Amino acid sequence: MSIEKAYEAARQRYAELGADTEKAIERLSKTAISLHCWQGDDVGGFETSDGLSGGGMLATGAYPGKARTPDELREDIKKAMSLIPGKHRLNLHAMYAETAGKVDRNQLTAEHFAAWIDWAKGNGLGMDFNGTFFSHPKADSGFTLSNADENIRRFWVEHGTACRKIGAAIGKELRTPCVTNLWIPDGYKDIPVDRKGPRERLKKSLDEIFAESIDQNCLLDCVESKLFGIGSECYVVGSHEFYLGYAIRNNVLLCLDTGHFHPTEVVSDKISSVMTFLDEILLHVSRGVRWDSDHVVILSDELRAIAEELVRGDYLERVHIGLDFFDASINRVAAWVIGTRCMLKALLIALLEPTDMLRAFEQSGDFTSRLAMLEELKTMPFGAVWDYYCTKMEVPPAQAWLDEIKAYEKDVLNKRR
Ligand code: RNT
Ligand code: ZN
Repeated sequence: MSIEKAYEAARQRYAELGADTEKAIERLSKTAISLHCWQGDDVGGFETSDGLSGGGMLATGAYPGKARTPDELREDIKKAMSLIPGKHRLNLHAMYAETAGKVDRNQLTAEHFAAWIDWAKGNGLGMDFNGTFFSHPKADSGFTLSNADENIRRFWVEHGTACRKIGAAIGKELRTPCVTNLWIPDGYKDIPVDRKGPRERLKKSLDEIFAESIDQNCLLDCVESKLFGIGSECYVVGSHEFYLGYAIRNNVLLCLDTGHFHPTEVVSDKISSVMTFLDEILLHVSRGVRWDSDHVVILSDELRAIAEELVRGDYLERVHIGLDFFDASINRVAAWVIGTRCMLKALLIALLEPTDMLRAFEQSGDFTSRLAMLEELKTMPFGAVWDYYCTKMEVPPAQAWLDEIKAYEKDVLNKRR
């Protein structure tokens, strides 16, 4: 059956339930996902040839074709974006500065990202930014902004301050606020005696970094928590409670990384809680698997639940959606495409939900119908709407994108050996 015919049949079925497929597609096309540059080179960056070190993260796998230069990384992101419907954003990390490692992190300025900014501008993309508080000799002790050594703490405060200026310059240049996220690895492998001191120092450091007020039309400050990392199993300074408190008191964004909580906790249940007290948040959409918090995003029940919360709560304008995963065991460009397309599919499914009907069941106490319909909706033909949407946005529908990835692998990635 042609994509148009299948879509028409799906459109009618959704209409019978009171859901408008055209409206859903229209809203989806206006939702930007921030694609994380670090999926393309295993969180390596361009400062040294050592790549990711410390920070409690690990990129595993040796799939050929990893981007070795900024140009290669940009080429790969562009390829990924050509297979994803809609207009999205680029999420850059400070360690992707084009300085050949000659400028230390506390000295970085927007000039060191000029090529990225030009590229984003040329491709009509907004940009987001992140400080890099790991993979650096001054982070080897495992403590950055909460370090008791004043010289080290100061260095990282300077880095955080520099990143805000860079974020503001990016936002100004691209005329869309740059969400500038701060995540630090600080923590202990084993049971600490002093849990309080590092947290007080982190608060002090953040107060210093955020001291200067910057136009929110250019820069949106954001802080990201974590439960534990490799080497920080017993104690993480920047815990969820710590940053939730900080964000509410200081009016900055909170980043909820979906891989940063206990496995029985879900971010889908946290969104409406934190949105009651915060204007805006950032999501790092990821997938935790056992000890890892960074597997490629798939269309899981939890991803769908997150998207449903965003749509039902009318939060799409107030929630910035970024991705955060890295897998070196599969084609890296495909990883971006899979994760981003899944995020968009989850949003589409949520946008196609006949929420008014479900709400009416709930309000009248008819929980039988609520459960029955939630389950019936799972087999509605959203795939037909998705394929139609992809075609309309001039990207390959269904699995057709995979052929393009295979060709890219043969023509470009495999030549990088
Ligand atoms: C680490 C955080 C952080 C990083 C990126 C590379 O646990 O999730 O967001 O993944 O900054
Ligand atoms: Zn994250």
